[in-house]
Amino acid sequence: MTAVLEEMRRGALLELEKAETLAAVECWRLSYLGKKGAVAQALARIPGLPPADRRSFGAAVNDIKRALEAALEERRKTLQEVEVARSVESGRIDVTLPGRRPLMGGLHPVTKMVREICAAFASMGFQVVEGPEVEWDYYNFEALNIPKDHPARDMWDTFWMDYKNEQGDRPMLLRTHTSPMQIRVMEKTRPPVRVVVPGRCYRYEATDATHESMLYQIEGLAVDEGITLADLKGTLYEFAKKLFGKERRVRFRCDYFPFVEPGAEMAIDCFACQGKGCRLCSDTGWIEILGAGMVHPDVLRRVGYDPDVFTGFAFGLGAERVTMLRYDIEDIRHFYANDLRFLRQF
Ligand code: FA5
Repeated sequence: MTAVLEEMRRGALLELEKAETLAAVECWRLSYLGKKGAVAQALARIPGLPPADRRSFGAAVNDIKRALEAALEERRKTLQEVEVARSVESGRIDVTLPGRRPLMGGLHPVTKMVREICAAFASMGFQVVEGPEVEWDYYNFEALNIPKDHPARDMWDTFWMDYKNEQGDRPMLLRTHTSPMQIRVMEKTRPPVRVVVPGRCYRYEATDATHESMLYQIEGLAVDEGITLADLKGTLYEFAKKLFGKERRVRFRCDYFPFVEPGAEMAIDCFACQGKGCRLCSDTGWIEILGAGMVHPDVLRRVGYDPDVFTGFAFGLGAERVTMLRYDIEDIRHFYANDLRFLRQF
């Protein structure tokens, strides 16, 4: 029996020596080490042997298997080296060819714009802070003068989660704006406050050329003694000038937000129609970029600031809209379609 095995090993190794290509080596592997190869067949014979022979026969076959596997590895390596050398000699591999340049990633245009906007406000003395995207109902609405059942909630429909703990149900949501950070910042600091807060917000929104259900906002908040509406306008005009240059027209007019009084919105003239009116600007000639206003006295009181001593302004601007105006992008949905042809332009 061992003589038969010995013969198999000798024959196999001889055959392997004769295999001159990797393809031939693969044929050899299949006929000796494959599922139906000689080694597998030898192992399959074990149950039919007398019990006393089984152990030694099995050990001998496994020995051969290991030896063949080692020889196979060795032969493959040798042949691979030979094949590379042959290819170089015959000129099939040109080792002087320059390498392939790896694909370089880049920052998303909205990320770039968020950084630029933050830098513009930082140069005016604002500090950059960030906050949670999953927010309590209290910060997103209640503390901003939007109690339950207030009709203003309809302006910001969103995605809700139920969080239950020992205190009962506490409604949680994906924040609809960055304004909750006004409260979080004021709760933790005393005036003077001057911060900008970039971050993602979410809305249950029917998307169109200027509306997405995920958007970046940048909140601004300044609170101190003697801050007036003139400070708000001055800061925002300065910002618009820094970003869009002096020529661009800016419109500032009344708007309503429950957490400011008075409230305002700022718009930039539409690049697509130069203010004449088109589909992009809903025929108004203007694209709204932010909501703003003087912080409501009730909001100040809620965080323990005395509204007779301190006043402040706040604003929340849409980063995608600003990016669209800056680069003449006619549809907000391009930003998140993941189309490299679009993204590579920035
Ligand atoms: C707000 O979100 C208020 N929190 C802004 C604010 C802050 C007012 C502080 C007063 C004081 P509004 O929903 O209008 O407001 O959104 C602000 C800006 O976000 C808009 O001017 C617009 O530029 C952008 N925006 C709003 N909704 C979308 C949307 N679905 N897709 C893209 N951008 C949007």
